[in-house]
Amino acid sequence: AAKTAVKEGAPEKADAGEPTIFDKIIAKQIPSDILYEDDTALAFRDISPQAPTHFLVIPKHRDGLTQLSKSEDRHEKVLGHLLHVASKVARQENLTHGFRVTINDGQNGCQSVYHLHLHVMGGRQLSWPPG
Ligand code: D5M
Repeated sequence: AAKTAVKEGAPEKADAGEPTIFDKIIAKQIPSDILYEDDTALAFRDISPQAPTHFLVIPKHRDGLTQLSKSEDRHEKVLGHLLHVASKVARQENLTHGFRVTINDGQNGCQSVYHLHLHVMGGRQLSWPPG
């Protein structure tokens, strides 16, 4: 999944990730159920919900954040912002009994879309550990 378009021997690009479906959601080229939006972040319902409430929080400008394990010092502020947006939208969605925030990273983490995203799931009793 995390293939890059960088040619052998070519200098690595700032963001070697290919466009993903989330770019189309950000550009409103495909429909999504948006719960929150600001200049930096977008939250929308997951198309394949794993809990009664399941939404994603993503940075609007990927800036190299194809996945969490690519984070650099410059991403510190946006990473904090995404967590705060997750909390605010969870409140807006009345997840008063708790919820879970998950970031799937890479192959072992079962990541399928290479544009960083936080999963926020709630509305039922979740179990631990995850599969
Ligand atoms: O999670 C990627 C998540 O992205 C997965 O839960 C489905 C969701 N997804 C994929 N396409 C869409 C659209 N078009 N709208 C809303 N949600 C979508 P990962 O952690 O990478 O496995």
